Amino acid sequence: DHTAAPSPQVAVAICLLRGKWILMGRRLVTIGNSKFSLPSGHLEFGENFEECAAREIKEETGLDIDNIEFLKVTNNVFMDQPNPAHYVVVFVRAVLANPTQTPINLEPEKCDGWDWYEWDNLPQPLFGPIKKMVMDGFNPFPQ
Ligand code: 8DG
Ligand code: MG
Ligand code: MG
Repeated sequence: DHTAAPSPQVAVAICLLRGKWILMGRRLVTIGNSKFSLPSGHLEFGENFEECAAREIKEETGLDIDNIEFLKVTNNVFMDQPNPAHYVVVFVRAVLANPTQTPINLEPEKCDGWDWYEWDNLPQPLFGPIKKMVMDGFNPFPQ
């Protein structure tokens, strides 16, 4: 059999917090197209979660982050896709290493742009997995 069976992938999603705001952007890629979500990306071979979070944020926004903390893991299966996908997503939170830095849209083919939103007034429509987490009471801000 020469067809490789699809396997689950690991992604890290970052809740970048700045005061009462969180960073989100509108996705332009297939899964969750036109929906708002957190910066995220695939875990690379040999990386730990913190390294992945710092690298993906830097690649996508140019921002440097600090105080990276694990929050939760979710299991997300996207079967209703031309190419079904299965992600184990590690959610972390972090803050800006330099509070005067502003996000740059460094992957404009993947994201419409980054902006800061209040948790009580998140942009719509939200990407399915984060929408479900919000409805289940998830809150990334220190309580
Ligand atoms: P890379 O090539 O740079 O490594 O990856 P990427 O292009 O930055 O990947 P991504 O789509 O931003 O993130 C990887 C996957 O994570 C994405 O296709 C779907 C999955 N994912 C979930 N849940 C969530 C979520 O709540 N937020 C975000 N942003 N991604 C999520 O399964
Ligand atoms: Mg990404
Ligand atoms: Mg990326």
